[in-house]
Amino acid sequence: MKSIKLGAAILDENDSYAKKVNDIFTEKGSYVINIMGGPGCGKTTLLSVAGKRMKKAGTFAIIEGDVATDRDAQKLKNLKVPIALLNTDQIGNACHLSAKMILKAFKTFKKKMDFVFVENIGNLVCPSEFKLGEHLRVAITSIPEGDDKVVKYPQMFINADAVIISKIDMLKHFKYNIKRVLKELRTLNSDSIVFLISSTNGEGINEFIEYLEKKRIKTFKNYRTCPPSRVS
Ligand SMILES: Nc1nc2c(ncn2[C@@H]2O[C@H](COP(=O)(O)OP(=O)(O)OP(=O)(O)O)[C@@H](O)[C@H]2O)c(=O)[nH]1
Ligand SMILES: [Mg+2]
Repeated sequence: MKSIKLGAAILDENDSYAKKVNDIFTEKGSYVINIMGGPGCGKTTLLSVAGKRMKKAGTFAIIEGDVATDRDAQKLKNLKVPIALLNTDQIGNACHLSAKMILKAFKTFKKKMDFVFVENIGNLVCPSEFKLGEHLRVAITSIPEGDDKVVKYPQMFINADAVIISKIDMLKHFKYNIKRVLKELRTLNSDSIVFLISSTNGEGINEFIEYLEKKRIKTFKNYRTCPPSRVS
């Protein structure tokens, strides 16, 4: 009997597709940001609050990933930016998005977008394994989830370019050892940058947006489609 390593094959196929998709995004001048984190960690709320301040940074669109419903997409409608909704209950309730799905959604945007935010499916495991062709991977963990999530779900944080500890306004209400979490993050991934953010009181949001602007400029620096941006 021959045992077939199905998981590895699926990941390899997605990885090579993701490389092609990344070339397309780069060619179009769109900086794609994959926002990942467990259910309820604050992904949509962050997009909603940061989105209101993003207008100066450039044009942007959102690819909203959800298993079922258009609730998050509806919540983001008041930003008045293009939103493409991907419901994975149409494909067996997939617990992550894939590069193929993202390209399909991206193609629905008629105008050039400086930034494309992707809200991945609420899950701390699978999204970290499936590349989307993104330029930046952001992992979120929130205070109410507990201070053990980084060590319990390490891959999500190892694979991240930026980590957000969200709902920082809740720190005073929870037994959460933030010093230890920051140390654990450093040990797992010393290259990532950490933001402490509250979408409720706005703490850390401007710093996060400035970081996105700088990262975008760096990515497109030597590229012929490099579009203008207010950060030099
Ligand atoms: N106190 C506080 N609550 C927050 C913050 N951000 C989000 N929330 C609340 O947390 C809950 C979940 O937020 P969402 O933004 O829907 O979380 P999500 O990660 O998009 O959830 P899924 O899409 O289901 O995975 C909501 O009740 C928000 O109001 C924050 O910074 N501080
Ligand atoms: Mg959401």
